Amino acid sequence: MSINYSERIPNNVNLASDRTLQRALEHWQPRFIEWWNEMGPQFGGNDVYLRTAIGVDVEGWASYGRVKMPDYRWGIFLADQDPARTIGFGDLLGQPVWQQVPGEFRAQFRRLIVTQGDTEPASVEQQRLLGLTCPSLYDLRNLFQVNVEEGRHLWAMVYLLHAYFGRDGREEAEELLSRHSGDVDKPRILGTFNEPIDDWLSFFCFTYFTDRDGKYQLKSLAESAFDPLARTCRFMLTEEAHHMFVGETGLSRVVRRTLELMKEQNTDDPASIQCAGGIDFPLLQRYLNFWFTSSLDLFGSEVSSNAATTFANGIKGRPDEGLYTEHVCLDASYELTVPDDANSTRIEQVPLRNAMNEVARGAYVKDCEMGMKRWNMMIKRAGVNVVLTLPSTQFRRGIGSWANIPTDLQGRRISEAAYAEGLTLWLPSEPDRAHVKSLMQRVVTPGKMAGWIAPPDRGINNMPIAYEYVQL
Ligand code: BYC
Ligand code: FE
Ligand code: FE
Repeated sequence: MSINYSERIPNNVNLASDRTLQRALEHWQPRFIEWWNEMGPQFGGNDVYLRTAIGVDVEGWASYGRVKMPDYRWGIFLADQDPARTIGFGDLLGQPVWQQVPGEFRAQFRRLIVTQGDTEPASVEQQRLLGLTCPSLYDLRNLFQVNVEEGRHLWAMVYLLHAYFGRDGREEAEELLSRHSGDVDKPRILGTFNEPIDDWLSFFCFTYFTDRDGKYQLKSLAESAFDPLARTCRFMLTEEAHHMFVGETGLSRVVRRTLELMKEQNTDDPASIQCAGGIDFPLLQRYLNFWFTSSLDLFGSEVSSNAATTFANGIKGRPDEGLYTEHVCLDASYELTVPDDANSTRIEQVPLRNAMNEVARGAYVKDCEMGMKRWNMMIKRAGVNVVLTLPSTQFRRGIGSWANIPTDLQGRRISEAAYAEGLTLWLPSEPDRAHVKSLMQRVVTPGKMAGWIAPPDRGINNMPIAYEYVQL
């Protein structure tokens, strides 16, 4: 179905045929705009070269043009329905998928949809001041693109809440606008979404690591037996790819610029790179350590009865369930390394269904390694003897078996004191943050880049890099 743009809320769900639902969403819409104006990007009143979803066909689903952000057409788009689709995993394998939420699973679906929905506006709140210190107009446009699409992802979850959860759903939709990132009284639900994103290095780490958690969670939910949720998430994944592109290319450009500075200055001394206005590799590594470990917690506990239940009931599958040969997973077990009482580790066998969070986390970690490999290749080709690495999944965890267990970066158990001391070397320090902050000077001449980051390889949608992506 094509998207009807003449309606107040663009959609491909035939909203006009359900007046009650349409009215409820039109009632929520001004609250969303109010939230956007209050909590969304600063200085968003300019024309921005943005892509807007116009359909869900693989070919040509987006159109590009100049839009003032508050006039962006946030809409409701679900991937096309496959009438033959059946449940792909769990106890109900092979049964037809559901077009409504079964009463007995309502609470679990609601919790998952609310948790997913909460992250979307949270990220917009976290990033709201970054526009003031953009390294280029190209980057400013990408920031705003990510922001409007996270806004659309909020719409996607609010649609499900309104359409399938009645009064409870409408209340949850209100709550999604009343919790705020970092708020002491009403914070966002998941840890990472309350961390400040004060600088562009954090933004690139966040879009690399945390949006990638989004990719894996959406892949899991795209397997769901609740078909409207699956179809919603499938379309969100199409948009998500660009967010991770922003993260990966952003960090690549930092690496490239640092290599240039090292060559120009003929030094690998971090202090000299900082003096030259760059981001030295040890500092970059500390930022990677921070955001990777924070994002690992977003997968939940290694052993989780929630995960077992949602898998059994067809509510939430594994990312890319189709890649596995066996989809019931009733008798299989999974080997976990867990901390023991003797300051060491032991191997524990857990039922595979209970380990589904860890299965997803494992796939995620592999995906995170891909970018690292590319950056390390660039560094090696430049003849520099540095290797960027991902810390162990046991390091600095706040959730799960390894929560609050002191380890080094390799995941080896160490004393509390060694850990406290280690953290000062392993995570961004106050001077690191102050240095990064000092680099955050706004550059808005078309085609110009801040000194700490290299230009991108190409512009957006075949436009030149020097295109005026945002008209100030
Ligand atoms: N922080 O059994 P457990 C995205 C809670 S990102 C705080 O271990 P479960 C995006 C958990 O809620 C994708 N609390 O885990 C990215 C539970 O609490 P309750 C977001 C946490 O339930 C960038 C308790 O601990 N989508 O889209 O199996 C920009 C025990 O839970 C955390 C989703 O997360 C944490 N890190 O799995 C914009 C998908 N971790 O219920 C957007 C929906 C766990 O006992 N959510 N807890 O009070 C889920 O699938 C699951 O809720 C989780 C946790 C995977 C998050
Ligand atoms: Fe999103
Ligand atoms: Fe995203």
